[in-house]
Amino acid sequence: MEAQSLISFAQIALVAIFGLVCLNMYLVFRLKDIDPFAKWDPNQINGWGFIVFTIVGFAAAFISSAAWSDRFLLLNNPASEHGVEIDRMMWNTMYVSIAVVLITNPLMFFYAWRYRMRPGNKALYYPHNNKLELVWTIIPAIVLTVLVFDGAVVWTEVTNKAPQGAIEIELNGKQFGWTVRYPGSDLEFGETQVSFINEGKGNTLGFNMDDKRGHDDLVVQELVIPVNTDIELKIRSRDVLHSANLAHFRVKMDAVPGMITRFHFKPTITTADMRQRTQNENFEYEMNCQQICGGGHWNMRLVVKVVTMEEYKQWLASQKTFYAGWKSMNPDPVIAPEKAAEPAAPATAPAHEPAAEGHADAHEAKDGKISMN
Ligand SMILES: [Cu+2]
Repeated sequence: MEAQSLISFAQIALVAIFGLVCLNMYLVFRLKDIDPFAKWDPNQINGWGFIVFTIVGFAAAFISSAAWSDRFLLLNNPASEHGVEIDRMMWNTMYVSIAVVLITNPLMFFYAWRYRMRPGNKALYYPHNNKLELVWTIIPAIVLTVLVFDGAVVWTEVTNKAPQGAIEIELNGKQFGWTVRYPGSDLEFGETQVSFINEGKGNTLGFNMDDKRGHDDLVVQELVIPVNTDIELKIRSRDVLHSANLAHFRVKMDAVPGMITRFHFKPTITTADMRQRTQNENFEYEMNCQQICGGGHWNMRLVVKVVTMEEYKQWLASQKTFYAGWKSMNPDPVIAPEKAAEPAAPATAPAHEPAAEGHADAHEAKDGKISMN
């Protein structure tokens, strides 16, 4: 730390000395009434400036791209089937753009230097050329049409209905975190409603406890998916806009309150394989929120594990159902609101069927006792 602050001090001192030298020179020139730039021709300076800018600018761009190619903002190794297509299109667009920049920019700067203003040079009046107009309208139009058509075809495929047999998994976003729900062995999600949410009693997703389909649902804090299998994400939010971003899989979809959005994809590389490819034994896929949704937005990260089908089945079997967990949190029978309201109600009410419990939650919601934060 000390060496660090010494270096910073030296840097500040250097800048200050440079500033003082400049100020000194300016004052000397003023006192002696000298204009050091009197003989400089701005046209020559600008013309040569273009040449220097072209050479230095392109060299810097290429050297930095080569030196830091592994730290591009782009991710390598797309880990899903459609991700390969997305990357292919991205690079096609990139190659076209790079080619255009490499041809047009050096020419532009070269001509700015070549025809810089000099005594005796006369500008040629050349206002219009229909052929040229046609060329630089038609060529970009064709190139853009090809790129856009390619994109439309791939995007239609990506956003089409999920193939039969895709594994449905629900992502629930809230301020601030993700909860993942699996439909359990019946492959059907139980009904949930925002008005049933009761954090205090552990009903974080608002299960309707009357709905038996939900009794085998799993509610977890990680996304575990089998490799080479179609996955359909059903994405929901219970408060504001969030966005489920699984960058390694090239998946991104908004979570919108009041509706279910979807995205299906097929992961192709397991976490274990990716650890080998990246030579990083701590590598984890992740999902994060890509929509600024409030103060804790930065913390909306969820680990995604891509495993083999056998590992996935083992993992599923090892999970406790949400309902079992909820039951153990709420061992006491729930007092029906009508009875609870009676002053003479006994301290321990008779047991109710599970069927009554969902209603109890719903009534509480109407009474405004549930905090929705
Ligand atoms: Cu968010």
